[in-house]
Amino acid sequence: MISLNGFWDFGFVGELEEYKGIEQVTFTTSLPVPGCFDLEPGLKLRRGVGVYKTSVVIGGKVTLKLGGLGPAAEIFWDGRKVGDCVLPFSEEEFRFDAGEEKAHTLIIAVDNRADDTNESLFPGFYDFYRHGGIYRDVFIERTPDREISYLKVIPKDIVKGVAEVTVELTGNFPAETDVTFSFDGKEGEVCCVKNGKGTFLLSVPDFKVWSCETPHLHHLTASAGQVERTVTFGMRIIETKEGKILLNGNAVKLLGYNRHDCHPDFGFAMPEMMVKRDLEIIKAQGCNFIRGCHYPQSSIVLDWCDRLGLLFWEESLGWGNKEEQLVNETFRARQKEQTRRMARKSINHPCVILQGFMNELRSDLEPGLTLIRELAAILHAEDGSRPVTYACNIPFQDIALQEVDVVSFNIYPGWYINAQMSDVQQFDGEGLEKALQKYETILERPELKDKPFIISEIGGAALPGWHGDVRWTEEYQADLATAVFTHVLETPRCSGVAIWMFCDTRSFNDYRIPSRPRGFNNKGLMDEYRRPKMAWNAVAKLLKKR
Ligand code: ADA
Repeated sequence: MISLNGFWDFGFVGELEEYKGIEQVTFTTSLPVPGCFDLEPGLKLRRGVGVYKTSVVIGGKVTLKLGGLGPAAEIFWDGRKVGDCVLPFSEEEFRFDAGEEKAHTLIIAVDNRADDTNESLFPGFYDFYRHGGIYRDVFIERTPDREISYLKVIPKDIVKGVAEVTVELTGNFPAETDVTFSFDGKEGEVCCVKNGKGTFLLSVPDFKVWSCETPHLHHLTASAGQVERTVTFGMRIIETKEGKILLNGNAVKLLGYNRHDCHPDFGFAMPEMMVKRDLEIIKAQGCNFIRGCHYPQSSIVLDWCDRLGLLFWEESLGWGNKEEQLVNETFRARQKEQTRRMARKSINHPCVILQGFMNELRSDLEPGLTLIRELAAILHAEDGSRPVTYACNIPFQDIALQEVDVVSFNIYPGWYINAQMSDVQQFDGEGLEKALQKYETILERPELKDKPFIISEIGGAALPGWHGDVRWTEEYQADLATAVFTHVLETPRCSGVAIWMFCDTRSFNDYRIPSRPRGFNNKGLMDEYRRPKMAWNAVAKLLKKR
């Protein structure tokens, strides 16, 4: 496998010019891959087509592997188009004939212009900036004749140490193939795989349970002759029972944040050391949970959550999707494909304890209900070991909560005023308590009473350095966050909270900017450079006291 990360030639055609294709592009500079071109000096927040070009020596049948880019791209090999990327943030593989062994030109033309068609998974109205770039790693390899294309490990028994292992073989393997499964380099067990796919119950020798306090990891290597694949996994069981989320049989309270995998200087291509730092400070504050809003995550994020013992909610890309999108066949197909790929990509990460999709879709409408059913079915079929959820912002109108395993509400008492809340300027602890209790009455419905409930978003904005006791001040946000955490800790029916949000994040930059001062969503408990606001310190103090 050849890594293509590094500096690529780069040319840009701005949105005011007519983009006529890659032939028109002049390469004027070099830019890093992974990286977001629209944060580079001279291109900051510009929209257009950013064309990346590199050269690679390879030949024959090849597979190009992209860890995720966005919002959309075309791929060219020696000037010939070999693929389109329409699933932002998803892993993509393109297989093609590279021709003879020599230096070839690879071009990835990333388009960050507005795509407000109903087909797009990443239209312009989302409340996080639509950066253009190659967000994650790029690799190329000669396509092997045979490969172990999938290896999934689902822990089944953490007392005896049993895991269910599924293997898929691709290529010209015999109808019956012996595969050796070896845990942590120990002596392996041989199983016969018939017709390219097999599922086996295997004992994990000398296993240790994965938990937030002891995030032990194991490795499994499957080998079929010369062909090998190794994956990392953890022995932990996540389930829901009588309104609780159980980790390894014990009720767990999820305490943490929504986090965009984003930074004002790097966009969605954050360097690993900075991602790790974010996760470490969340853990050190006393939290155990992150909701990865609002798209499939990089392996960097999930690998570090595995190692640090942080519990994670991963979800497919979506934000308040409207009816016109929900009824669009292409949109639905893309959404399903992204959700399926996400489940397969993340299958072995012990940190992923909840899988979700489509933040705040119109779950009050029939097309929303149908899509929720279909997406939940995909996740249950691909995985089956993790509870499924979605973040609902219209709890009183929703018609789909019964379709998923965990009920999750995005609610903003104390910040946004909605029909259920009185119009208050100053939201005190008592008002918040009453508002939350009102939402929680929904859980008394018979079809919901055994489902765990979490607050998937709640919070208010604070402009860094702005003081006083009214909205937008650090003090107001700190009081709100303290009241929320206190409520969650004291309410047995509530299994957790992901505060909106970890740090300020660049958002829309259009006519709606007055609601996003500085062009940022300012509801972070840290600012965009991870400098704590008062709310961060208040929550830290509260969690230390537990
Ligand atoms: C939401 C949404 C978030 C963010 C938040 C806000 O409910 O899910 O992405 O937009 O509101 O700050 O208003």
